[in-house]
Amino acid sequence: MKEQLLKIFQDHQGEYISGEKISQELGCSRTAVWKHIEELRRNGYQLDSAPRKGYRMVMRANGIHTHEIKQYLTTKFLGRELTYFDATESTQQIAHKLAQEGAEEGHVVVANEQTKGKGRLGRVWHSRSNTSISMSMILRPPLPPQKTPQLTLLAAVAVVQAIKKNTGLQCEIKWPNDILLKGKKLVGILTEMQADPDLVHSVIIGIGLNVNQTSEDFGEDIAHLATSLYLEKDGASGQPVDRARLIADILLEFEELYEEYLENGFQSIRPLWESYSISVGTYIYARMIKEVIYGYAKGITDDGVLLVEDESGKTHHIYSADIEI
Ligand code: BT5
Repeated sequence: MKEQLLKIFQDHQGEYISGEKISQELGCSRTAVWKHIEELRRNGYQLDSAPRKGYRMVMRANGIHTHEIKQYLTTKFLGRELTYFDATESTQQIAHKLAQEGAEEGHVVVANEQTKGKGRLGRVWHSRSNTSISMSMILRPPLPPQKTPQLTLLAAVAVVQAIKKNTGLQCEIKWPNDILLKGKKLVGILTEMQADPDLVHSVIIGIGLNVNQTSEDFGEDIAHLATSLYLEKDGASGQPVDRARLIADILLEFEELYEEYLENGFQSIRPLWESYSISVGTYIYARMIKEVIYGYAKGITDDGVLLVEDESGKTHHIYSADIEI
């Protein structure tokens, strides 16, 4: 019901809508309408009411509750099942548990705040309340385990395209899992799986995105390397970015790429990925746990492996690393 009510305000932006019209469209009583309006107000929406005119939405809450995301959602299966938390340790952790309990492909976990967000190799991911996006998607692709790193690349393309659509900002992908804006980190992607040696049970793709943070919102440890969409858009003076709409668009972009990928393989996604990537066609340092390789990044293989040619002419296959350009 909340979803439908939000949609009505969405379709009549800035206009008053009478209580009677709302009650007809929702098929409920005027008292029920009033109760739903009060609930929206409690959720942070600013709604005007005027005698004989009705209600008007003055300010959206920029929340990412299930109903707020679903009003924009146009996917077939991704995010149709959504689990929302005001705060949780890590959406990744919840998604793993749901996957073990049999959650279906497409189930998505979203949180307004993570208190123990995780990056790769036990690193920390900071996800502040009300300003960031933290989400984990559960997939069950019919793929062998070695192919799953490609899904990180798909997710990166989906996020870059959804950001462009929502803000006009063009981000860049740094292999394998970072999205940068003006050289600073905007998005981190963490792909994990539950698998036997030759069979994938589930893949959990976690996406952490800085949306409306101001500079003061970033802690000292990341202030110099992180940025948000708000900070880079309109000189940080414009409207906050609508997180619910952005989530819905990321899910749509990903679903379309995923279907294309399952049908035609990575080759159809690769040109898109390469067009957004800053880590191929240039000299890089690839820092791994035990060694650092310096060389020319020639490209990625169809499995998403980075190919780096060192000064002796030897080509290294890099499966996971931190890249410095
Ligand atoms: C990543 O790891 O970039 C993957 C981050 C994935 C986060 C999502 S949020 C939803 C889901 N639930 C989770 O618990 N995780 C996933 P990595 O490449 O290891 O980068 C981690 C490094 O990024 C840290 O060591 C910091 O230097 C930096 N960092 C941490 N928080 C950041 C932020 N909010 N913005 C920019 N950089 C950050």
